[in-house]
Amino acid sequence: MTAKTLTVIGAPSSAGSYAAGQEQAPRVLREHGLLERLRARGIAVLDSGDGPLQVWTPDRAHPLAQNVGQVAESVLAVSEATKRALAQTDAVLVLGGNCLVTLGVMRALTEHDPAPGLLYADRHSDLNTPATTTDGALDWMGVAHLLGVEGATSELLDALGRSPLLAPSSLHLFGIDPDAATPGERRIRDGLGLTMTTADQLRDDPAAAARAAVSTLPDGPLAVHLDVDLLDFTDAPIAEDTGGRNTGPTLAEAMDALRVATHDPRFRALSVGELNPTRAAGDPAAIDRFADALAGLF
Ligand SMILES: [Mn+2]
Repeated sequence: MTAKTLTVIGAPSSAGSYAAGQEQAPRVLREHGLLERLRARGIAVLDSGDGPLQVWTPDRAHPLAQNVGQVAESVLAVSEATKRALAQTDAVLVLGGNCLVTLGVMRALTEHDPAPGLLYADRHSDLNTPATTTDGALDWMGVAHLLGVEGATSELLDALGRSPLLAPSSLHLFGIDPDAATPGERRIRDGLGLTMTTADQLRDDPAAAARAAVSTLPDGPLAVHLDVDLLDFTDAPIAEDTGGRNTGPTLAEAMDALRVATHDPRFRALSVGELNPTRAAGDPAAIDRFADALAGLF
């Protein structure tokens, strides 16, 4: 749909991260005029404010699933705010924080309609569990929890309300770098037969790649998630993960793709994760360009 009314929800949390920073993203995007840019495009914006502010600290009691209690709390806050927003406005924009915001969005969307779809735009597939990586950052374990794979944490599954929340056919991994996957992620991806579009395919023809990707998703409401680490870090240095230097789509290419999804008749929710404003300290115009591009998706 073309959204005429939009609720903006902030999730200022870096609890699932490798370090602090992403908790600043909702504030910084507001300071760079995101809401004004949306309103200037004729969209009636309802600001639902922010959920709990959570700054990452090392969790020495749960080193392999760090700060899982805080992450669950943030997911529930996003879910409650999204549920209210779906009843009030055409669409929802959730500003993370971590990619784990998707869990709250998908819980709310599933309670709204039992068969939603998710276009997950990320350099990574986020299919890890505490059993497949030693770093303990829940940040890249969110999709594994949505699908309820073996090894997922009970605390986060509880926050989703039911497991699995999402069927494999309701998910499309978009713009991923196949080389960035851990062996555990590859095993889960291949075992479940997940559909995906690589970053190279996205770059070749962004709009066509997006049309093909959303055509794999069910008829129910469509959620789009953007991890900004999808972007070429040299073009848009805003992501926590700096691994995408001179690889992946530019901001303009990514937006050409995502605009297809946000204008799909099924579209209801867009979430953004992993924007770390400190990365752009030397190039603050990158935040302005991103805020402008984000508003341009509606
Ligand atoms: Mn990522």
